[in-house]
Amino acid sequence: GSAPESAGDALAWITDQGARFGLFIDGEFTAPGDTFETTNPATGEVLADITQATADDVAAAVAAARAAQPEWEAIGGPARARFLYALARLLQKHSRLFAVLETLDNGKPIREARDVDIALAHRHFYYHAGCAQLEETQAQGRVAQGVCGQIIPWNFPLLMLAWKVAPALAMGNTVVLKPAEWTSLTALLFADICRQAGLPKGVVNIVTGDGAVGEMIVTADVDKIAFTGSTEVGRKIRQATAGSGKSLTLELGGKSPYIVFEDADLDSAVEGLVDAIWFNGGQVCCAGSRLLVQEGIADRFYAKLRARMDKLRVGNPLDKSIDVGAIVHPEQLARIRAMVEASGGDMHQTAGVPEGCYYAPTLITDLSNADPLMQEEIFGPVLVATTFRTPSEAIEIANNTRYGLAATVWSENINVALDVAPRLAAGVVWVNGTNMFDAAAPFGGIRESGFGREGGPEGLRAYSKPAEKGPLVTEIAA
Ligand code: TXE
Repeated sequence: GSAPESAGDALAWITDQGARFGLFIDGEFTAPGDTFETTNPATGEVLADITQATADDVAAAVAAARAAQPEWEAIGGPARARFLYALARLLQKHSRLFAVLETLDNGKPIREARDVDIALAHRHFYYHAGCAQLEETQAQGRVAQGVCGQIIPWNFPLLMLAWKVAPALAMGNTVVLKPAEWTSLTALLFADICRQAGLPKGVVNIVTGDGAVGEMIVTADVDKIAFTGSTEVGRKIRQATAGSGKSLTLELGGKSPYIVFEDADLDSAVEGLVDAIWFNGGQVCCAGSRLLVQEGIADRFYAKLRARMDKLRVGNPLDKSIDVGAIVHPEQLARIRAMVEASGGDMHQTAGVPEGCYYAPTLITDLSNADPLMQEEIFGPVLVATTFRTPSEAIEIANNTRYGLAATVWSENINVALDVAPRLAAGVVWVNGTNMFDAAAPFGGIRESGFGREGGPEGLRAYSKPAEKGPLVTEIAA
């Protein structure tokens, strides 16, 4: 392997901040309050103390966002674009620092943090800067929602921040964002970047803390809630906002099918699976976590897959040659273990996995579709598999789930692919590829995977609402 990436700069940045972080409210960092520790899951070392926001803190953040919103909307799209471009450029300039900090806090391989998380995050800001710059984005009789409460998970900390903040700002909203309690550091570094970009105070506010702080945001005087996380919490938020007039988007869990037909290019389909289920240790909402293989090729395909699994390298996330890093937190590791222990099925695991907060890439075959492991989101590097005979049986099994986030189809026969894809109940279907994201393409689910779209024109629309007075009426009145 190659030498591990140095953590020096990221650790120095933490030390420079006193390794104790306050909240980012109205353009300033507050003094730290009651704090909790954030740790590096790969080593167990404490990285920093993070503030648990109080109800007063959340109220102050919402008030700052409320005060800043009218002016932020009034300056217009092209002026907002200049700030979004500045944020994009600063994210790019500090991308190495962001990538290492993300890897330290989350445990994901540095290669992924650098090439996926951080790269897509600045791409997201560039794309939305472009959208804000286009006058027509603003000129369709729509206005900003107002103040947006945004609550994000720990699996893609900076990227989920980008998905939430960039479109909100582009459309003239201001935000109060809460990162997940296990991974707050890159959001705090982002707050620093907002200061460097000269973003008007109050436009972006970052409050840290656990689910209780999330609840405070949901019930605060905000106009919209955007949430990514578990289906269970999504349900609570839907109940808490029902009848409140608050606009809501939910991006929740998944158990996405990965369907391999007998005419597929099997080697490519195996490589696709490495990305579908072992990228970010399977801690991905749209992970291709349910493998459906056509019966005639099942044994051959499983053999290829097991051979590929034996070559996966699991270990120090800062090592650039590593394929699978640490699991985000010992609690998440315990959840994965508990679910897999209950399994029947035939299990194959990658060998040579280090002690500590790691979980071996796992394949479990011969499961019936009713098995809880085939139905429940594991959110770890665990692939479960079953076989099917015909395309219609594949569709039936694929759709037999309470989720509907993503699906993948592998076939060299375009007729099979185009016949099956539209019949899959999923927000996104990939053909002969997987995990393809673009800031310009809407992403989101159906059923218990949530509703609303992020990215592209649909994502922007979700951060706007029809103007109460249309432009024509305003002109006549003027
Ligand atoms: O998620 P939570 P957790 C799934 C995955 C995982 C399970 C639990 O299966 O194993 O969820 O993960 C905030 N009101 N996903 O417990 O609790 C919380 O502080 C408002 C799928 O980490 O949903 C955090 O910021 N907010 C997923 C965020 O919600 C609340 C990503 C997500 O945490 C809250 C993560 C409340 N009552 C987990 N309670 C995906 N689809 O990407 C918690 N939070």
